[in-house]
Amino acid sequence: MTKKKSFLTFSMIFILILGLLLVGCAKPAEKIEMPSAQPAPAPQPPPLPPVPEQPKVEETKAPEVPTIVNVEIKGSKFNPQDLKIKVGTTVIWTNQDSASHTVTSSDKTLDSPDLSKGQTFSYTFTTLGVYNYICSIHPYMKGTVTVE
Ligand SMILES: [Cu+2]
Repeated sequence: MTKKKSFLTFSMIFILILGLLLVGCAKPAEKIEMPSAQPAPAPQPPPLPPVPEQPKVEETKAPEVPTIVNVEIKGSKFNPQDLKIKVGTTVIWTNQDSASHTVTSSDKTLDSPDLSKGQTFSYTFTTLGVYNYICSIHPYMKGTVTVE
């Protein structure tokens, strides 16, 4: 008896589930088209950063060509040893050594006296060319000035 009852119960549950499934299939869920409330607003582009004020472009003038260039005589060397300058430039050599030096070119365009420590010699180059010079006391000390 109990066996039959349980079978009946099982059958009933099975039928019930079957029926539910059938109902589920018979009525497919209908998609209800809801009228879209409001059209999505077009995405706004991010606000542009404020444009910084352009600095006023001032008339650019050619940089002033230095009219005076210094050459240091130190450690028995001319520094800078090879100098390039524009025509019209004045070069000032300053002896920083305790030993005396000169600025002497072979053609005597440059012909300084003996320069003791702290003394200077200046020359304004008005002619294009390459000027090789030495120290007449220490001929191994060499320098050039290129005037262009
Ligand atoms: Cu010297």
